[in-house]
Amino acid sequence: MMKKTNLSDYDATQIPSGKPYKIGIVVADWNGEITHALQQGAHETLISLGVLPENINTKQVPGSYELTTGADWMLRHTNCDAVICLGCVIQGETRHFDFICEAVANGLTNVSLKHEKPVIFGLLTTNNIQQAYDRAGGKHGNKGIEAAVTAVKMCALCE
Ligand code: RBF
Repeated sequence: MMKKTNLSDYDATQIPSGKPYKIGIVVADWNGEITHALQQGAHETLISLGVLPENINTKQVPGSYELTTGADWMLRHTNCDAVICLGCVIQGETRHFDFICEAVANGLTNVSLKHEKPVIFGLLTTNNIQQAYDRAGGKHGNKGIEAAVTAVKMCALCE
């Protein structure tokens, strides 16, 4: 069976240097304890891949639904090469979960195609808070790290 790829355990020697690139990070404040752990993982990883601190521009948005507008703003107003979007939507009793997740997935795809730049989908969509903790520095790694690795790989691809 094919091994699942968990990029949280990445091999930096197999990833292009991030030094030439400017990266935007848009992070949602909803479920902030989770999303700020994702942000920290992404930021630290970008630095360890060689991205210069002054080339990382971070903006907060209120909730995951606003990630699309945040990514669009980032690509219109900064000359970044890629945008990492980080959020956490937890299944509740109402259908908001479905609407938000679908809107963000479609929204970020549209922003990426519109600007012809990589937009990285770092949105946790979990059944409960524990599953979110498990993916924000817990037993399933930190999806912020994986988003950062993906961003640098996509910047190199899109050159
Ligand atoms: N934003 C999140 O990032 N994660 C959530 O789990 C989340 N749940 C929400 C549940 C409800 C009922 C509502 C109204 C909003 C929720 N939001 C959540 C906020 C949403 O992304 C957005 O910020 C607001 O709807 C304002 O546009």
